[in-house]
Amino acid sequence: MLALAALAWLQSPTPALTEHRIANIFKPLASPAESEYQIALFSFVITGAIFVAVAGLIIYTMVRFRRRRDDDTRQEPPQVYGSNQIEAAWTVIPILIVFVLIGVTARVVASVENASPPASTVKLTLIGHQWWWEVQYPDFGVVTANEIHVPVSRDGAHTATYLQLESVDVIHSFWVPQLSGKTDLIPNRDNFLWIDPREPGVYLGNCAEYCGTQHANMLLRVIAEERSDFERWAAEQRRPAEQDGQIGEARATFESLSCVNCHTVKGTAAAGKFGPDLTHLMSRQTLGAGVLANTGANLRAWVNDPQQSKPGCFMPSMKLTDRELDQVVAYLQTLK
Ligand code: HEC
Ligand SMILES: [Cu+2]
Repeated sequence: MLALAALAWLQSPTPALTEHRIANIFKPLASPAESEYQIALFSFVITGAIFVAVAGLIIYTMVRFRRRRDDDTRQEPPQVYGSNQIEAAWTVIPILIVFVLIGVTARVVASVENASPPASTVKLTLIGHQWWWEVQYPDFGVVTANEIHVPVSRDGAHTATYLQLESVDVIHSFWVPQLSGKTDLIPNRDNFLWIDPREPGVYLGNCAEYCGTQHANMLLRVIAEERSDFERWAAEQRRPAEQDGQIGEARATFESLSCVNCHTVKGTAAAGKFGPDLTHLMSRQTLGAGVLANTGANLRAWVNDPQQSKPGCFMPSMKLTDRELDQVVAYLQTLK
């Protein structure tokens, strides 16, 4: 018993956070984000030039034709009506500019939307929940949450990952600024999106459509890694939970609580689908969709009362006894 308590208190080592990327649209690191960034720049340059020209003319006119001190005639300057040249110019030039902007934008939208996945591509389904992300890899038999592992795209080996976006409740939106523009996750509708991160590392994102109280704490990580690391990760995730004899009692406690109605731990009685799959909980960097780092102390605090860290979230405060808490946390820490 004491040993279990000690185990529960043992800090699980903070998972090594690889390169930590910033959520910055000006530093795209995948094809969709890159082409969207380029049309954004292009439109900005054109509209910027229009702004400078119009503002410049206005300022020039204000200065050039201002009222002078020695001018007391109070007369309007001569007015010009119906100049065909001027009217043609201010109709035709803006129309041309609008067509160029439409054309360039349509080309990029089509190239991002119509890209068809090669057979070897990794496909996953991302399902929005208030306020966390369910991640399924049907081809790999893997279900996880809040952290999306994908293979990195190296020159030559283009390994884009295709995401099918769904929602079980309200509209959410996938946004990892360095990888792609936003795409909504809409109930009863499948949306698609692809990403091909060029550098390994952790890309940060978040829900970009207001979806309720804890919308701001619906964070998302894309972990891009070498193909072989990705395959190894997927193979690990596919395994059911370890059946270690030593943790029999802790596991029995967990299985006796209502956790099992909301959470799945593959290979145990826990088969709930309402909350995140916990089979390999300890392989994740964060808890509660990014609100807490996944450390022993934070895990204990979360299980003790998730409403402290994420008020309003749909995991109730479980009111466990100290003994139950020790055992449940000890058990969760074996879910590597
Ligand atoms: C009524 C359903 C429900 C019950 C019962 C429940 N949970 Fe949860 N749990 C959730 C939901 C929903 C989340 C996601 C919360 C969020 O991030 O907004 C969650 C999140 C978690 C997480 C964080 C997972 C992650 O990857 O971020 C852990 C750990 C956890 N629950 C453990 C437990 C344990 C242990 C019990 C039993 C003592 C339990 N839960 C009981 C619904 C439930
Ligand atoms: Cu959301």
